Amino acid sequence: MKLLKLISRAMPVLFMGVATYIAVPNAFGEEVKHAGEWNLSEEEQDLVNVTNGDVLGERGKDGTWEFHLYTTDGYIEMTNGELVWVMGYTHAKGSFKDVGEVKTKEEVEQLLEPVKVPCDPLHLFVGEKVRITLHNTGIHCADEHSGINHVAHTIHFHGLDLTPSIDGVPSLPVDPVLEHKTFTYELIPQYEGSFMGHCHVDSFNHILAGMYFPIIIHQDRTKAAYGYKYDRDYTLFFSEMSSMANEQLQESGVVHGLQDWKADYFLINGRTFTDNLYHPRSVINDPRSRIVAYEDETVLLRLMAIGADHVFALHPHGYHMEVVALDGRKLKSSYEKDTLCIASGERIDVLVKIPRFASQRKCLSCNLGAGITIMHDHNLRGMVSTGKYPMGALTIFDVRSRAKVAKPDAPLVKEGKPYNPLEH
Ligand SMILES: [Cu+2]
Repeated sequence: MKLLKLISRAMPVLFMGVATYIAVPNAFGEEVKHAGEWNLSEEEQDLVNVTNGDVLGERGKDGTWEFHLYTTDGYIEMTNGELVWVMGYTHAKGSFKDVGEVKTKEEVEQLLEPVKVPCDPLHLFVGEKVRITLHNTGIHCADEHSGINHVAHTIHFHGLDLTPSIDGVPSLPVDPVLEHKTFTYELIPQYEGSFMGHCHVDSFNHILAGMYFPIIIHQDRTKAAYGYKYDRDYTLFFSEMSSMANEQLQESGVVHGLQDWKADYFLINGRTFTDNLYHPRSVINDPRSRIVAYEDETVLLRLMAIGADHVFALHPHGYHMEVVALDGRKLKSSYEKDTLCIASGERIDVLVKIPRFASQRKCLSCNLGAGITIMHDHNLRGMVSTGKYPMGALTIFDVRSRAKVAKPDAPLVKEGKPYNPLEH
């Protein structure tokens, strides 16, 4: 309630924020570039449409998709200004290209994007061969005597049915990727759906330090998933993080008393919400995390979560979600939920149908029409980071009218006279 008040008071600010972001190229799905502007072939344009402009792998002459992921460490900024040390995956600047061996901090900064939590999604296609090369660049921001230096990493393809040789569990049977070494995982996706990748070396520490990313497998080049058509899609990756545990890992390579591990940050796509709506690191200032949709559209949300023990209970105000797939498999029959629990490792795909606003709606508790509504973790622990509410897992639905100016409802008329239901 407090938050709702806060949002309504901050509405002008929020809209200024939104206006700022409209100017950013690719900020929203509708601004994905058109073929003419980018000189894309028809096939390339279809790919860009399907991935919302996310970076794609490189396609080799034999049709194989190539991705080069680099492990590294660094800091991410939280909305309270704290810099939290993380380990994670990243890639070359603006692409998943191979930039060769990357060993030093200077090379990391020069050739790669800063460490990402979560890393950008890998978009794959059913039946199309993929080659994913993992490069371990080493650790660059830890004390030289810390046990975290020289650690190995892998990629576990969570939810994909793969043989043990590319499953990413260290030494079962393939050794993990040592510092300054590489390993190439080859696979052909069999099923469309929402999946994730994460490191499986010292899993508790490496995953919770930030080593995870979404994997999205498309059936074809259309905006459809599991046979359902959608207009827009968003991937929301929910996770928890302990800045203190990360600090111990950075300093010594060991986190003491793991049984007492406790998150102090609850994240959507590596960000928290904050009541400072200008904050560039807030969930809602991220075009991939703020849900923008127009009336009469269908939005696909790919929800995924990872963590130690927090179960997120996702609750969008104003909408019921139609659950169409669990863990990358289409349900035989979909069902509706307005509060959806998601635990570590789970992926849940839901459709949100934005109604037409042409109908007169006098109820203020349902489908408000164009405007801003929130979606948040109803396990309220997940709405508190470093002791502050509502700094946590909250995003917004920014629902827009097709008409440039929303038309007010025509007055109700009963027996030829104006009728106000509130007076009766
Ligand atoms: Cu690792």
